[in-house]
Amino acid sequence: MSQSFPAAPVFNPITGALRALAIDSIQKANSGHPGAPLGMAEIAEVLWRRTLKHNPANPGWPDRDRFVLSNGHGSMLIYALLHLTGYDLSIDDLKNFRQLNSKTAGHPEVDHTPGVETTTGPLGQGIANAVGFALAEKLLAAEFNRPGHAIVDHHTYVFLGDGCMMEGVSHEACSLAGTLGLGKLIAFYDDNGISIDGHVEGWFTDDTPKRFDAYGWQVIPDVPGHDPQAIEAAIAAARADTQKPSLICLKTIIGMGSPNKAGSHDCHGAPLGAAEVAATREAIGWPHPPFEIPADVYAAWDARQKGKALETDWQQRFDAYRAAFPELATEFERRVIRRELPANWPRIEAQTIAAFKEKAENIATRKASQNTIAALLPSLPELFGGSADLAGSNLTFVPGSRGVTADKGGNYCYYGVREFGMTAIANGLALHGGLIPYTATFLVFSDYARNAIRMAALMRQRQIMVYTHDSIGLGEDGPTHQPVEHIPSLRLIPNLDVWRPCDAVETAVAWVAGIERKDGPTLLALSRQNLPTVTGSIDTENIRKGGYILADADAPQVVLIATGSEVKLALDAKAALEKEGIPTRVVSMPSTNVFDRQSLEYRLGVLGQNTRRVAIEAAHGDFWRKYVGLDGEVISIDTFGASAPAGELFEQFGFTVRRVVEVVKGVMAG
Ligand SMILES: Cc1ncc(C[n+]2csc(CCOP(=O)(O)OP(=O)(O)O)c2C)c(N)n1
Ligand SMILES: [Mg+2]
Repeated sequence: MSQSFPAAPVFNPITGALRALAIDSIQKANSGHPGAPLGMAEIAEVLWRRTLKHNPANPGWPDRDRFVLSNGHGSMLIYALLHLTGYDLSIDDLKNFRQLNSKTAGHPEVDHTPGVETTTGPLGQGIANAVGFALAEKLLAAEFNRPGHAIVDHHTYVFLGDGCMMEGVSHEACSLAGTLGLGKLIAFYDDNGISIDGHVEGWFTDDTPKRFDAYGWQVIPDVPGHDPQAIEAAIAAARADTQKPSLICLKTIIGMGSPNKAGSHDCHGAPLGAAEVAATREAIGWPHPPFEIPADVYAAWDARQKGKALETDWQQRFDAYRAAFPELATEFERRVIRRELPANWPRIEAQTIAAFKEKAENIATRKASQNTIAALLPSLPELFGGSADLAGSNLTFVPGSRGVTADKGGNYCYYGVREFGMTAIANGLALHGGLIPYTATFLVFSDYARNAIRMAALMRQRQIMVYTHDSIGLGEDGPTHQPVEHIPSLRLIPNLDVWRPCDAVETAVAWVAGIERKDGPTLLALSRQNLPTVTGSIDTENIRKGGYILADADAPQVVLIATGSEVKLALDAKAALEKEGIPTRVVSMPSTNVFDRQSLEYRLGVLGQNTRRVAIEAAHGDFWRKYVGLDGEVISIDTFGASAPAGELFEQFGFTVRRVVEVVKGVMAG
C-alpha cells in the first residue's frame, strides 16, 4: 500500500451490508468493479444515511438532492445504496447485476434504474453533469424562489475518482463551476492513488487541492476517507460555504476490507474471487450468506419514512408558495414537474414559421436560427442558451438573453472555450428538468463535444446543438475549420436528429422539431453564408418529415437530393437539366434521421422508384450511398477543404450547375 494513512475503518454491519452486496453481486456476475464500492463505503454511508435529502418512494420529487456517481464503474455502490435505502430495486435485481434486461446495468443508466440521475461510466462526464445539475438549481432558485419561499433548495453531490480528475472535461466543467460560484455543488474525490494501470504516481501527480483552489472552489483536503466523523465534519463544512463549490479530498484505500487486494489495482475492475470474497467477509465481520441482510441492518438504512416526511414538508411549503404566487407555481409545475411546453405553443410555433415564410429572407441559416430563438424566447422561458465563446459567430445571443454570473441567474451561459464541458453540463441541465438547453460551437468542433453528444442521445435528453459554419461555405478560415466527415458521422449516432436546413423556413422548422422532441437531442448544422428562402410555399408538415419533394416534374428522369446550401444548387441544376430535356425532381432532405423514420411508402414516394438519383452535399459522400443506390451518384467532398473565399471553394470542389448536369448525364448514360 502506497499510503501511510488512512487507518482501516471500524467495520460495522451498516457499511458491511454495502460491501457485502457489492462483492457478492460482482462475484455472481463474474464481472464488475469492487474496488470503488469497498473503498467508498464509509463516505457513501455518511452521505446517504445522514445527509442526502431524498425520498426512495418518489425518485422524481423536484427538490430532492441530486447524487451523481461520476466514477460509474463503481455502479454496485449506487445499486446497493438504492436497494438498502428503499428504492424500487430488489435483492433479485442485485442478483442479476449486469445481466440482460436487469435493472442493474454494468454502469448506472438514467431512466433505467429508479434513483439514478444520470448515466455515468465515461469518466469525467458525471462531474460535468453534476455541474449542470447545480447550475440548474441555481437558475431555477433565482427564477422561482421568493423571500420566505425557497421551493428550489437542494444540493448536488458527486463522487469522482482519479480517472475523472485526469479527464480534461473535469477541468472545463469545474473551472466554470468555480467562476459561477455553484455553492451547492459538493464533490467527493476518492483519492486512492490507484487507477487501472496501477499506482498513479507515474501518470497523475497533480496537486488536486491546489488545482481546485485555483478554480475558486472551497477545498477540504486530507480527509481520512474511512473515518465517518471526519467525513461528516467535511460535509458540514462543504455545506456551510454557499458561495463556492466544495471539493472534499478523501484519502481512501481501494478495495478496503479485502485483506489481500486492498490498495492494489487488482481489485479495481475484477471480481475478488471466491476465496477473497470469503476472506473479506471474515475481515469485515459479515457472517451472513450472500444477499441476506439482517432486518436490523435494513431498518438502519431504510430512508422511506424520513424521505416521505421531507417530501411532505416540501409539498406543504409548495402549497403555501402556490397560495402566495399562483402564477409562478403554475409555471413551476408546467416546466419542472410536468416538463410540458406552454399551452399556447402550437400557436407560437405556427406563427413563427409563418413569419419566416412570409419574409422569405436571404439570410444565413445561423442568422435564421438566431431569429427563431428571438421569436420563441419570450414564450419559452425555459430555453437556456449558450455558446463556447462564439456567441457572435453562432448567433445564439438574442435580445432577451441574460448571461448568468456568480451573483445572478439568467437564461444564457458564456461557456467559454469548453465544447465538451458545455455539452456535458447541458446534459445535466436537461436531466435536472425545468430548462431546455441549447449549446453552440462551430460544427467542426463537434468532435470536441462528441462523447457528450452521444451521451445526450443515449440518455434521451433534449438538448439543441446549434452548430454553425457547416461546410467549405465558411470560406477563408480553411480546412481546420471546415467540416467534412462531421455531418455524416453525426448522423450515425443513434437517437440524435441531425438537421441541415436549406433556408430560414427549414431552420425554424428544425428548431421547432428540436424543442418538441422530448426524447432526444437535435443538432442543427447551419450555414455561415446567406441562403435564399426556397421553401416558402412548402407545407410545414412535409418539412417535418425530414425529406420531401421541393420541386417536381412530370415523369422525372432524375431525382436530385440535397441538403443545406446545396438545395439552391439543386434547384438551379434542375432548371439547366430541364432546358436539356431532362425532367428533374428536387428533394430537400434536411434530416435523414427524421426521414428514415417515415413509412416506406412515403420514402419511396419522395425518392422515386426506377429513377436515377444524385445526392449533393458539401460533406463526405459515403452516407448518401444508401439513398442513391449503386446506379446513382454523389457529389461530395471526400478530402479536406482549403482556405479561400467560399464562392471559389464551391467552384473548386465541383459544386456548380455545370458539374451537376455532367454527373446527371453520366448517371443516365450509365
Ligand atoms: C473516458 C473513459 N476512459 C476510460 C475509461 C475506462 N476506465 C474505467 S475506470 C478507469 C480508471 C479509473 O480510475 P479511478 O477513477 O481512480 O477509479 P478507481 O480505480 O480508483 O476505482 C478507466 C481508465 C472510462 N470508463 N472512461
Ligand atoms: Mg483511483
